[in-house]
Amino acid sequence: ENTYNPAEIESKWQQSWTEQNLYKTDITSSKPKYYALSMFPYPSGNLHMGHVRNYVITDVVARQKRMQGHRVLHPMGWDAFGLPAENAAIERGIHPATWTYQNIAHMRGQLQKLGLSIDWDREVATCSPEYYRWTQWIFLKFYEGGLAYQKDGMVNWDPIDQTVLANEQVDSEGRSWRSGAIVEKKALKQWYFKITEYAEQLLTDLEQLSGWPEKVRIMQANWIGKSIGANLEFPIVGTSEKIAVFTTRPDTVYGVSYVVLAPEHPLTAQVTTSEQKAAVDAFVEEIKSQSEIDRTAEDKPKRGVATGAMAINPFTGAEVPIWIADYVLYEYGTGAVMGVPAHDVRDFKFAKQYQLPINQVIAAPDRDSSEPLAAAYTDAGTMINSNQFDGLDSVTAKQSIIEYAEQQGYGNGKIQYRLRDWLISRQRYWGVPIPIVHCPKCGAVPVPEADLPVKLPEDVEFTGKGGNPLAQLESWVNVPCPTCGTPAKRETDTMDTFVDSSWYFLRYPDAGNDKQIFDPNITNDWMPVDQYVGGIEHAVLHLLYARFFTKIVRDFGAGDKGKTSGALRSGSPTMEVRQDKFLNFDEPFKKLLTQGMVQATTYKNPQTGKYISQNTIFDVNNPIDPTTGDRLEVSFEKMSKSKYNGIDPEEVLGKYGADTARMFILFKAPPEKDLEWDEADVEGQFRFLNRMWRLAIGYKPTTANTGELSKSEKDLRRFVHHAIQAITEDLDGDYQFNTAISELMKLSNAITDADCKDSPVYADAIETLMLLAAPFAPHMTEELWQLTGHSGSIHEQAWRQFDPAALEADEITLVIQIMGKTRGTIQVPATKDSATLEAYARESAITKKFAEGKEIKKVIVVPGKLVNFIIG
Ligand code: ANZ
Ligand code: ZN
Repeated sequence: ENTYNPAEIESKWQQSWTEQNLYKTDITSSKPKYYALSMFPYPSGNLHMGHVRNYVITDVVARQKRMQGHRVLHPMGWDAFGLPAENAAIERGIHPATWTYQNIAHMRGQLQKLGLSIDWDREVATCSPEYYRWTQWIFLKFYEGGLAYQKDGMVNWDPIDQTVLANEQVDSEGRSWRSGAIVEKKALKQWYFKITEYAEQLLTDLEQLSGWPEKVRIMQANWIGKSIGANLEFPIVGTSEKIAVFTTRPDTVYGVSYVVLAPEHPLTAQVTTSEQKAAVDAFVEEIKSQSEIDRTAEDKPKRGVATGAMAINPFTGAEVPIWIADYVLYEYGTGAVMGVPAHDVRDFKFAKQYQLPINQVIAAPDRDSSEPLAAAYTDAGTMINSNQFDGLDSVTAKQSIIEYAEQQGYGNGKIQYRLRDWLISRQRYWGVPIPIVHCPKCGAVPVPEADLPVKLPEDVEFTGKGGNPLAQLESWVNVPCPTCGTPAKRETDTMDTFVDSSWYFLRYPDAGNDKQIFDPNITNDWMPVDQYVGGIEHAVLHLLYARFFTKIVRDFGAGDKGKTSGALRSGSPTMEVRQDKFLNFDEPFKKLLTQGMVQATTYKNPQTGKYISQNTIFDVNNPIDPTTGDRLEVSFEKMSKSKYNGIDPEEVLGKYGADTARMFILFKAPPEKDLEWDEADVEGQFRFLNRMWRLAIGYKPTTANTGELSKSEKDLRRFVHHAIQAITEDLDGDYQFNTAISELMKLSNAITDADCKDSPVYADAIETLMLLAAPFAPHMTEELWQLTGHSGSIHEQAWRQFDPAALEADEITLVIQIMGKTRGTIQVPATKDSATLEAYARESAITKKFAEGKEIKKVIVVPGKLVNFIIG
């Protein structure tokens, strides 16, 4: 009866907690709020170790904050739209909704086995009409405020998933974040969100996020990519047109030796001379198949073709040739560049390739500018060959040249962001329908708010052919125009699923609301999220979009159900007064923790490059490929099926229980670091829990006062309070769960070794151990709490406070010095009183020996540390 049996205990308590509604969010008390949030999962079907780590971290935080006297919001939901459901429909003939809800049910069961303190009444699934109704509502507000718009353009097309992708969803190698396919360019009319309008705020508000990892803030800043410079205009010879170029180096304008258009630039066809037409057309065609990365990489050769036309540098009057080149992108800046080979790396390569002049206009302090350059000089320096600007330093000159350009009408100062508007159209079924009807008379008409949600039709066929299944469903597509009644057609694009996850954290505080997206008073009360935990893979995409949405929803008029505030249209939303706002905060996530990966051992054949399953290896200490006989390479890599190193959480729970799994995951590495799975360490935690179990099960609660504490009691008490202090600091600071668990181990050792087993101090030590361990091992500590005669759940007890007085030792080690030289140490009762310390020191054998017969002229006492005698 008295052995630790996790299987029995855990299911019993999980059920009991549910029945007691123990983790229901406290919405009535006046306690300070705490919002602990994990990034919600995609319901793929099975929980993996990465999920386990994520949710256990947040759970420990939530549990400890409750014990510390907070009312805690700790919800869970499902990021439930997306392609895998549709692919399952195509492959297995199961409806995406059925597949998704089955997966949700299964994964919810798995999550419950982890013993998470989640308020399941607030569960949201982004694919439910009750949720996506409000996603559509947000879309309508965006549309009304001019923040959602349609645009023709070249878009990223994923040939495998047969849909477009946002720029953020194409990786640095030009591949789809989802399918891995090389992304193509395609001309399509698509829906966009105007995230660029918030670029500056998204950048400057990063400064508020001191609770975020520095690297994530840097990644966001780089993604937004602010560049300060100018747009300068170069008239085209023989026409009245001008080429506008964007440059961050107006200080180099006297060194321009050519102008380059992006091949896609509309002026390309217009300026090209008949002699050059064939060459230009061929080049334009060729460029279409190249990725942005290939085109702009600094280490790739730069290629281009002259158009035959000339442009005039307005600063010098000089005529320079107009080229087109692969390294100039149509999407950035003005899609045209002034070429300054002397001071730009890519221009230098280009000029070398095509024998274009290299004119130096910035002098380096330590070289002779009359010598030809071996490479571009890109640093600041002194202006030369630049008329009236000669002699200025180039940094100052940049501003002077912009001012001069503005006076002369050559151009303007310009701030350019790398951030593009967010393309949200997807040509897929399993997403939120965009609530727009296209009328031949009225154009794009928003579906009236009262008609939301625009529900996904259910009777759809999934063949995998012919694009978006929605577009083929006539009965759904054909509707009367909401404004004029003319036969019209529904928009068949659905929204990028990142739209769904950009606002779910605003819904949890008031998840059941069917009148409003949420009551702003309630959401303002709980937001911002105090601690957000999730994967680093969301450093740019999700976190940037969520920040963007928060700012827009903030700027909706307060209590407003249909109108956006004027500020939305004015383009300077920060200027508005707070009382008119829907939300009273700027940033959704106060603190962010990006947890590391869960890794496990892989075995790879270096000859074939293939991963080999551990199960097929005869001797893991001498791993040999069973088919080829090659020696295998052993390393730790992120768990994945394809590498045969995944470990199924359910297996671990079955073998050791959730408490052991939790303890191991938290103990093995600090939360932000990668974690290496190690069965022996899992067993180690299991043994530790057994040890705690045996310690606690044998103790008798006692409150009898034994009067003055013995030395052994004082020592144990000191240990207890040291543990409280250390663990509280580990949890309140940077979540050093691993050192917190070490402290629990040390405390249990001290309890084992204590000589005062019948004392109330001992009983208190055991109780403290249980309470401190409760957030980590919630089932076992709950069981012990009950078995040892306590009433009420351990998870409703107060977190222990440490007593600074208890930390003080009875005795201290006092160093004795003679003439500044250490001669020995003595043990003395702990006191800060200098006279007492001096008296002990004078009496000591050490002083007697070394100061024998000498006069003590001066005594220096460092309280708590040392006494130094100056003798003569
Ligand atoms: C002339 C120049 C001289 C430049 C010099 C640099 C150094 P960031 O920092 O990324 O904003 N550029 C502008 N538009 C471009 C486009 N569409 N495709 C490719 N390159 C483009 O870089 C801005 C600089 O990148 C601009 O400043 C321009 O080259 C180039 F010594 O103008 B520079
Ligand atoms: Zn109409």
